[in-house]
Amino acid sequence: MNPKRQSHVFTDNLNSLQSHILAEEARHPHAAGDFSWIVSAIGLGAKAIANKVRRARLEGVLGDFGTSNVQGEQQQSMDVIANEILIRCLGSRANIAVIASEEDEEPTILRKGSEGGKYCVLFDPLDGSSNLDVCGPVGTIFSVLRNNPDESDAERTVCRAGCHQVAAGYILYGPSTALVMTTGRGTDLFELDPYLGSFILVKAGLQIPPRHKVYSINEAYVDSFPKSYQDYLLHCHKSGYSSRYIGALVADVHRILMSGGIFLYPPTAAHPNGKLRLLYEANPIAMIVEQAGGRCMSGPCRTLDVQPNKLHQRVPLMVGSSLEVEDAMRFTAQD
Ligand code: AHM
Ligand code: MG
Repeated sequence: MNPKRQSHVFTDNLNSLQSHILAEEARHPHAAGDFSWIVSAIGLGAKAIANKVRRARLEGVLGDFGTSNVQGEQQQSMDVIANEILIRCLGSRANIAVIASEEDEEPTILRKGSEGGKYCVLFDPLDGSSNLDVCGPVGTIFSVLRNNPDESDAERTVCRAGCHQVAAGYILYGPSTALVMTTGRGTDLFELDPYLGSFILVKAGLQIPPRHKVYSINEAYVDSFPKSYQDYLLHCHKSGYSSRYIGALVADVHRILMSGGIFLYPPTAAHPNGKLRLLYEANPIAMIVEQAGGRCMSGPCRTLDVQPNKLHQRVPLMVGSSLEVEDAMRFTAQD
């Protein structure tokens, strides 16, 4: 074979999300292939949501749905549509025991362990959905846990520390549709090729630059941040930092994953425990970022070690480049 062709074939192979997961499962002699069924459901849901998001204005499904979710937040029409899409995709997979969504008050038991339920899938179907009104990016975030067949209470089943996740990921609906995922062996980036209808692997083993002087925070709330965060921001102002804030967690974190920096959502007057939800926002983001060499903290604690006690629990979040998070921790560790 022509050497140029040979190197191209081996370095630029076309690898879909599905084939990537099947290849990972093949490394484990005892894997039954269950996990690839979940990934294919999430991939299908992501494609359906991406399609809806692109057509939302044309189809007149932007704006409030007219209801509130369990956390008292106005549901957008697209929140409800994205939730239904994911439930329909995941509900058809015979190995899922429990699903839990930001939009639903309680987790739903689909089947018991004795009926084949092996995994729990937790998700925020459309994070940052108010961005859609201004044609801004939004995302889906998901976390996968192994089912506990001895636990009959659905909420207790899913209330597990993030270090027990078997996989986590997000989909960013931006100028392109990006899917970022980890199964605990690094963080991989896929992009949806709309012509093929497949997520294609574009970068395996993402690594966050350890240092990048860009912070991402809703600075309008600065007066209600703890003093330590105010001091940290003053330090950034004096140290040549720049600021970027999209207001959609997935988009802000994706920028940091690709180019470095730090995202912070501290405790505020409106959200004394932080705004972001532990189980289906903070934990999956934490696993993705740690697997890419970054750090993720909730107060003084590693986010993945926080023991949850309820499904919609909130935590403060500080996530991104390892050295940037360490710097911020030096200010806030005493809180
Ligand atoms: P949501 O789940 O209701 O969409 O809220 C989560 C979003 C995150 O995407 C984003 O980081 C944050 O809320 C922005 O909050 P704020 O508008 O207070 O800055
Ligand atoms: Mg959300």
